[in-house]
Amino acid sequence: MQNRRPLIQAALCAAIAWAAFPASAQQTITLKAADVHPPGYPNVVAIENLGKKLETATNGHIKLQMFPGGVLGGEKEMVEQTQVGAISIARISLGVLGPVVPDVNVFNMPFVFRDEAHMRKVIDGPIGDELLAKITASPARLVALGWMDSGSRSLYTKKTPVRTPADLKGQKIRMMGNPLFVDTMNAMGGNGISMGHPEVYGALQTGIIDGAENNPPTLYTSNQYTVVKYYTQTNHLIIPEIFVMSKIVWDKLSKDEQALVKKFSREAQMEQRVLWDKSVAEYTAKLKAAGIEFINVDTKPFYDATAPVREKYGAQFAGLMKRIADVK
Ligand code: BDP
Repeated sequence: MQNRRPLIQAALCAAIAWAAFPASAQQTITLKAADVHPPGYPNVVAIENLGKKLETATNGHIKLQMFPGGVLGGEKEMVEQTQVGAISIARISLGVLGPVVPDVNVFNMPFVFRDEAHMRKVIDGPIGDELLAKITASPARLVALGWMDSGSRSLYTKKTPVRTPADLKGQKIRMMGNPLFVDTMNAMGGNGISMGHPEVYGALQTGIIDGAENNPPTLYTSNQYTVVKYYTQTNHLIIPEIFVMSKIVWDKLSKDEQALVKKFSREAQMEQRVLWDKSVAEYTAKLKAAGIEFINVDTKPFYDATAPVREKYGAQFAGLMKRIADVK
């Protein structure tokens, strides 16, 4: 008898799942997910797995189709398409959400987190939950599902290596589309130019810009490493990624389905992190093997130079910034 228990349990679970999601009575919902990163990138994999779990748990009622590699546009366009329901789930950097939901800029400020471990503790805890809730409650028509890791962003340049802020003088450096980042680069000594991720490779190649800033997996998988030479480890931005669902799509889901999406989103957040750590190690090694020169710098002059940015954008978040700093 004992051997049959797992079978009976499985049958019962299936029956309950069937009752909760009678596929025959409902049309299949296909969630359209988008990411600027290519297939195999940790974020893409974690969202695909979220989709597989949803499909299994809803007896095929909900499916997910991934559109990777920026085929649906850059992240600004992705946000807009998600707001109108053309994209169901967008995995984006929190950076580009700043102009839409200004509250998130508290995480977008230079050197706001001490290190990546600090950032993870903050996004996993009450402050992370509060910010997700603020996005959902904002007029942006987005439901914030979860966070992802994007490590630290550092500078890379084509011709002139950067060792101090003075080396950035006259260099045009691409930043993500948010005035806060242009201000950050200008404060660091360069000329910040905002541009969408899909355009950066071409802009570097043709010399419209002299450099950009990002983490090692993005530098490698976007092929930008083939047109730059120096990677200066300033770690000036530690910005979490986020994945959001269109409110229009969210409202079509039942309460049970919404709960499943939330549950699997938290699992995706944790799964991506494991994949992320592996990919940073893998792509750092690949960049070094490809001849990119990694430059270790004293980050203090960059931290000091960006103090006015923290003052300008942080004034409205003073209480929250203190709570972030107090997370040990
Ligand atoms: C990468 C983020 C991606 C951004 C990109 C960028 O994962 O979401 O679009 O940077 O710089 O690190 O635009």
